[in-house]
Amino acid sequence: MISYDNHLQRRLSALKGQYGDTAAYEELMAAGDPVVYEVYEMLRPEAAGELRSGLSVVHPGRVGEEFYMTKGHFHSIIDTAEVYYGVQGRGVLLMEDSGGEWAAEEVEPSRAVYVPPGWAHRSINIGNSEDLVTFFVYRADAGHDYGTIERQGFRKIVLREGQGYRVADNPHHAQH
Ligand code: S6P
Ligand code: ZN
Repeated sequence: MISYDNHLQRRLSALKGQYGDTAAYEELMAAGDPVVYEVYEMLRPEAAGELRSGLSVVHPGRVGEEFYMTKGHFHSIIDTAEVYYGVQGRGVLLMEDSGGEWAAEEVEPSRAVYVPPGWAHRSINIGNSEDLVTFFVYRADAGHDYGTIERQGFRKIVLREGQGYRVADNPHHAQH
């Protein structure tokens, strides 16, 4: 574990509207709105030259055939890049820019994934029973734009297939 200043938990309710299987979503909500992921941050002043870093922990689980995942966001300073480094478990970093490009990069222990400037990103735990733990670092003054993804979702979704996963078009995305 790293030393951290801030710990936050996000429950399923924070992902309202992001999962296609609304019946599975409502069933989990009725059973107690589970904690889907947690973030441990090393806070620094929101100033030029400073870096914010920490650990993201996405728990294992699914809502219907879609895995537990983070809300996902663009950065308010949109030209912000970010690096993720796999610590534990198996995941996919789903990314897209605002012009129609997308990518789904696998993340596993000792593998780094680069999120280019201008790309929204979401971490998805594709494992059956293990936490997905990643270390992240980005400029401390970047801020977060959650609203765009809350409104339109990502272009792609990641679904369970056998013991693995597949990437499919998001039928609820505004442009599909
Ligand atoms: C922040 C960085 C991570 C995420 C974390 C949770 O720029 O990408 O710290 O905050 O993985 O995801 P989200 O989408 O809820 O912020
Ligand atoms: Zn980010």
